[in-house]
Amino acid sequence: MSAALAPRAPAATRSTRDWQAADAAHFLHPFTDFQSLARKGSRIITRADNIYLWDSEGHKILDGMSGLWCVNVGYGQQALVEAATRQMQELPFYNSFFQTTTPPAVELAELLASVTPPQFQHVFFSGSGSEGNDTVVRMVRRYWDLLGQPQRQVIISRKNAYHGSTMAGASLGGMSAMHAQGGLPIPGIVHIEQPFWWQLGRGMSRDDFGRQAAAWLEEKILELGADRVAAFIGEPIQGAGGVIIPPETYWPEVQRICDRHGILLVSDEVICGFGRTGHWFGCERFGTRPDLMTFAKGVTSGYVPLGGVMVGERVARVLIEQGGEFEHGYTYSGHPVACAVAVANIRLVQQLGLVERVKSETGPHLAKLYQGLKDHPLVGDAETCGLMGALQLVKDKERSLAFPEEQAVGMLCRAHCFANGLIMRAVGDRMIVAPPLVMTTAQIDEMGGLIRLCLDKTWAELKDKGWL
Ligand code: PXG
Repeated sequence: MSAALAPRAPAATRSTRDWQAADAAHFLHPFTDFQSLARKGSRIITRADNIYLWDSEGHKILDGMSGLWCVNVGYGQQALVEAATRQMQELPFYNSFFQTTTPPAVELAELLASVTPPQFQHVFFSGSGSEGNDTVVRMVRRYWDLLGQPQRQVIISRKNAYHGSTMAGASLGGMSAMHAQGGLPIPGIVHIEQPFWWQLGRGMSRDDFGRQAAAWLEEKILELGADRVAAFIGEPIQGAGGVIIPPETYWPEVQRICDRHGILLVSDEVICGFGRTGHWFGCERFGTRPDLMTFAKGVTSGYVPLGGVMVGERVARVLIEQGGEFEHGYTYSGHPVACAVAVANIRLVQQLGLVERVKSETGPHLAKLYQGLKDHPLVGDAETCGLMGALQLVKDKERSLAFPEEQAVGMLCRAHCFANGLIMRAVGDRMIVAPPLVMTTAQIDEMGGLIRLCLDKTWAELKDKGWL
């Protein structure tokens, strides 16, 4: 390895406390209570390999969240490093405005058209998932304008959805805490209830609840008037909302409702895309035919930022043939380095057969493990889809009784996970994982052992506190 490529060792050059002090003094972290983090001090992650991270104190941590739902091929993949290095040397940047293009952007567009469902032959690139969803809003409204229906403005989304943090992304999202800051949602975006059976539908079968949850969409369309509704957007599985896996009846019914009213269907595949569910895209797992598909994260396995929107032929034809100039784009739309890394990443996913492996080997192995965790006294429900999993922590299993919100039991469990070398996220009292897709069945067992250990420790702490 040349000196220029030798890895720096930042942890060795400064102490943990020193990093923490500088971090607290200058870095405003996303989704963070600044004062409370400054008091506690950040965890400093210094390196990673395969599915493991190391912090500045030398602790090894199993990354059950793939960074942030993105490092699908795991850490340390040299093919991606080499693709970035080569592209940086050859052409680190050129834009795709003004009738210009670059080979990596063209190659990626071609490759995306081949791995996505057949209706997708065109792509619009962005720098992130949030930007991709901003593009969705602009594009959907432009489509209906061009068709002479400018009154079709409203986009329907769902409560507890996550579609990003820009003005349009956060508005499409259904997070009330986000809407409470900054005057959101922007006009023309409305929300219906989510298909969360455990929270909203336990009185009925999952299938009946799925049909009921889809019916909420039709009710909203009729209330607004179908001629005002532009699109419905949803994550196949709500990720940040807590890995909410909808009943099998939900998405096919949503598709029928969109078809019946001529409404565009947008699948936000930022988390579910590129193999997470054991299919290339979540829409293929649940049997929908979206008109637009947002992607980010797994397209580059998070090695560099890239996002975009796959544009189905229904929309693409109108934009191309009737559109004139679409007044929209980003400096980094089609960034050559990001695109080169994405091409290397997708080829690696193909070479390793990761999507098939999740479908037929590792996904079913995780499902079996979660089935086994259902016997734990804290676990009220355990669900998986591909390599995503959720455990619903409950106070009383027999009566499906939740803990009081103020006890923040999920956060207690998460603290045990951190302390025992496992990254598992808490969304309320729902503990979620989405590990790298390269994970082996032996590593799934290792993660399962850590999860059980942390559940036991949480249970013991709750006993001590007298909360059980
Ligand atoms: N759509 C979905 C479905 C996402 O999960 C975005 C859009 C926005 O992507 P960008 O690249 O703009 O962040 C996301 C992002 C969490 C968490 O707490 C999840 C995301 C981002 C940050 C935190 O689980 N997902």
